[in-house]
Amino acid sequence: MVEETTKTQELIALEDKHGAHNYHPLPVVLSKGEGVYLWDVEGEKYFDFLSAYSAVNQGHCHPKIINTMMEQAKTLTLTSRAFYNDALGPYEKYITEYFGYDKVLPMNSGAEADETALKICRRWAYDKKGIAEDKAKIIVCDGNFHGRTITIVSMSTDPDSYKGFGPHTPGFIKIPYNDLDALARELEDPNVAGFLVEPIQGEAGVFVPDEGYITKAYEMCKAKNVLFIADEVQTGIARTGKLLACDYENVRPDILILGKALSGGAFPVSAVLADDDIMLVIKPGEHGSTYGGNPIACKVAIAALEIVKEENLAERAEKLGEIFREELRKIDSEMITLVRGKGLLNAIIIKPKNGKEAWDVCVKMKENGLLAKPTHGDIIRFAPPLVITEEQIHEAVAIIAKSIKEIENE
Ligand code: IF1
Repeated sequence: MVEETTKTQELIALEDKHGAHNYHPLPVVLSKGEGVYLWDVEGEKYFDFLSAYSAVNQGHCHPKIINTMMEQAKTLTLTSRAFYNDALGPYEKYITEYFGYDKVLPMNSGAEADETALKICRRWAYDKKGIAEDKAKIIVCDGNFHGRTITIVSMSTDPDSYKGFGPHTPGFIKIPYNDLDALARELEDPNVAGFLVEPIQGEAGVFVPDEGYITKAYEMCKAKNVLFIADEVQTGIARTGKLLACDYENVRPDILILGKALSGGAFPVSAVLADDDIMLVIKPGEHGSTYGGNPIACKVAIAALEIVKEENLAERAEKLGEIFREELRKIDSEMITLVRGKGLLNAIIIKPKNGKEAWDVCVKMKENGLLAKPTHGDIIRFAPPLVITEEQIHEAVAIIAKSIKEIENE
């Protein structure tokens, strides 16, 4: 008797047969999202505790974002930057006033925004700091994640990111994260133009640096006329309990990189913000992209940013994050060796037991109605949409606790 294949199996087989194998997803096929919930093709309902890696902070299919996107999509989707359009100027005014910068350069993906920041930094090095052409260096941190392009993986210390993609782009100095002595040493090099850093390292497993690290690093960069470049693609847009993670230390980056939840998960939108003395080093025709700053992106981003304020997402993330970590720490399990995070960007470190590890915990949580994904083998990141309620936080912790207990007793 031919075993009936489920819709899930059929759709996984399609991806396996026709798609590149550049991911190893959890065995679940999603078909609907609303707020903090996702549904799969079998009709099963889940808490989303990944939020597409913090892109869906406003919740899945937020009506304000979707309606805005639909309206614009019926009117004008793309003009390219060869011409002006009636959405870009108002968006540029809105976002630069929202974050307090003179200028914005609109792009699409986070990686494109990071690449844009690197180009601005290098050009500033030659035109403003007076570093000799092609000699500019940019300091980055071990454990960083800034995207998947060749230049960005050239900065990476994770072999899964850079191995087999050489020759790598030169001009990067790697130092340990959260290490001010190492930063001080490298800042002595007069050819250093910038320091690119995540205020909290997401991919590394929600690595929260010591209090004051960002402040001191910023001050040390200013003392050496080096640009402080904050990649807030994952930590920004209220995720860590402030609008920006840098806000915890009242640091205003020289170059601010945004992405992901800048569009609430509805459309690829990223942005680089800086003041005139930095941003205007890029002259007409020296940088751009086909879709960068398109009318749909502009309208969607304004809606996504309005929701952050209207629904107090940063305050929610700070308060509910405290409750979430406190409740996780009550789970009595030797498999949980550490709980860490800020706002609603959190992670637990899982010690394997009876051959079961973080992946098995994630599969069990899926069976119990909560979706999360392991990173670097033993870390499970928890990042629900910021519209989650306190009651839902408690429900989710119950699922996490139940799943770990079940794994321990298997
Ligand atoms: C994947 C990781 C997270 C980012 C930061 C820039 C980018 C990202 C701090 C690039 C993107 C995504 C990429 C996605 C998975 C996810 C991820 F696991 F890869 F590292 F979140 F931690 N700066 N992160 O986190 O933005 O070009 O993707 O829009 O590549 O699998 P992007």
